[in-house]
Amino acid sequence: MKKRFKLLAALAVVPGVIALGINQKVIAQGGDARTAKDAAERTFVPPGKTDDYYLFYSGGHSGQVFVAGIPSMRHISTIPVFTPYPGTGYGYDDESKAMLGGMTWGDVHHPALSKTKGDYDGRWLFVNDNANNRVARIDLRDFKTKQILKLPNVSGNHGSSFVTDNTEYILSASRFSAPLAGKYAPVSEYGKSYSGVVAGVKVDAKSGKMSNGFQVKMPPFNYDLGSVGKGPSKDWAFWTSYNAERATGRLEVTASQKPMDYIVACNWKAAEKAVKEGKADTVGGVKVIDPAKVPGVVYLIPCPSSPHGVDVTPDGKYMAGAGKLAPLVTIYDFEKMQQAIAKKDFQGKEDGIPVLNFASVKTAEVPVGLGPLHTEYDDQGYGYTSLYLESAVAKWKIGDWKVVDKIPVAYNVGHLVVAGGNAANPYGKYMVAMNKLSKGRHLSVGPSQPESSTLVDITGNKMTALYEAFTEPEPHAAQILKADKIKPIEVYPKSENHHPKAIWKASDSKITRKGKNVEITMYAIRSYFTPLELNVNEGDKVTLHITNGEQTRDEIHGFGLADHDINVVIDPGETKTVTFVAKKAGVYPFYCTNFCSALHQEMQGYLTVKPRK
Ligand code: RUQ
Ligand code: CUA
Repeated sequence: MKKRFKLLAALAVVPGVIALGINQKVIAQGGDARTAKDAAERTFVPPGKTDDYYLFYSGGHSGQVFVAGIPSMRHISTIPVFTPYPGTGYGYDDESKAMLGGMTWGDVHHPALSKTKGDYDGRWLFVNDNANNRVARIDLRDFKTKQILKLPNVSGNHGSSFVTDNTEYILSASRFSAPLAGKYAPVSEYGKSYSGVVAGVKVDAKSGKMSNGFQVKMPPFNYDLGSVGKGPSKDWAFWTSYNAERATGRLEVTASQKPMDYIVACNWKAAEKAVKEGKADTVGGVKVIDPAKVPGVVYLIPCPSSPHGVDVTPDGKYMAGAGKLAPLVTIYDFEKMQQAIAKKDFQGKEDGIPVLNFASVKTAEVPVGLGPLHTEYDDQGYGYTSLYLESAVAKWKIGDWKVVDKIPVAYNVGHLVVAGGNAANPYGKYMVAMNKLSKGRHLSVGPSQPESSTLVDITGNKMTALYEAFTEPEPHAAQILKADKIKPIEVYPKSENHHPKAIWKASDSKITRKGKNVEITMYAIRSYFTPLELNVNEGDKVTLHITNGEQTRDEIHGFGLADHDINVVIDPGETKTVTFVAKKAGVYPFYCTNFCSALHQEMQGYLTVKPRK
């Protein structure tokens, strides 16, 4: 019975050995990169030129998203999401501070681009927070976080963010089961009082505004990773789960007892309909469906060996479930799944949810290799599966289900991303593999080794490693978007500034006082602030609105105030508000933090705080 655990334990010692056995050959071997020079030329982006693709890396528990260019792999931007970031002043002004809700971190795992008709439309990037059950929306017009939404009932928002074909929903699933509505129940009541959740976050088609749509109460398994259907399967979403044992304690043992876990298949259209028809109860402020009472919303599909990723092929016909403790990917046929549902070809039930007959829905197995985690697809009908234990990526043919090539990477690989790899029409051409363990690929900086990722050319019969890049910790998943899909703005047009305290000339700045409340409307332009003297009394509450009056690219002004932990950065045409209490008498210089002109250094003033008698 402990067979699977033993297998895992045995395999756990392998990775370091495998990773150490790989050296510079990675660059030289395979494909048609004949020489290092060839690989270098294919990744070289000359000065003055820009990359062809955006690469959005999740930043894990840094709470950020990192942007790099492909093929150069240069890190070009950091987008703070769940974490304050002084570089852009994020989390210091009132608005972004409120959005962070008092938290200073989140755990970003899976970024997902918005879609129209199944393909990336370049409007938004959504990311999940595995730690604090949130989803955020980044606007790709200005690469800024615009909204953070909390998902009630969801405990550990790991199985997220997965965007439906026309960005109707972001689909999520809970990693940790817990009592719903934030209630208390001891862990000893896990089996009866704890639940998992599958959630649909509704996205407003125009504004992108997210709200809690529907949720489905699930058995207390651990839901892991998923993907949404496409084409024929577009109304469905799929997640893997582990812990079919409903166990607690040391899960590596207790949750590895049964030979099979489950893939969840959720018909999100049916869930939406059930809510409209009043078949859901309000729990924790969200409409929650009990699948035992509302048939047709979810089904379970058996999957061997603690599956991790389940990834739908671009044509929407197959789902590939990667069993991380078996050397294979199990392929399910969506049509067979529909037939099994129609014929009620079930092999059992879990909390009233039908379990489809494994033999009826499974169509093939791909012998990919050891420790398969995630699969992405290209435009030529191939799947690419990351092999954690083998430190390699397997390429296999959809339909033949045969491995056609394998490329070693210099670390235990986690996620990989193919350009456009989870859209209806992948771009292909490049794949990026991301490290988990055994990095050691950069100059040593001590025990916390730099992370790395590998750019692979996938155009030929053989995959070719082109470049190895550093990424900030900790990369989980990524998305690749064609550069010409978006045209980010360079300044905020004045006409779009709806801040009630925006001003467009220095003479409109003012200081008003009501008792202990001081309100300052400030104007910033090259290279001075107006007003330059902020005179307040000890204990005053100061509300400062700063408008950057520039309409020129990169003319950013910052407002750094000594000893108050205040660092506001205002882009051209933007107005930001910051509120603070002048607690301690004294004189505090403020200055512009962003170099803005030859006389940037002169852009400074004083806050004087007069003692109370
Ligand atoms: S999971 S290494 Cu958080 Cu994306 Cu698979
Ligand atoms: Cu404004 Cu420097």
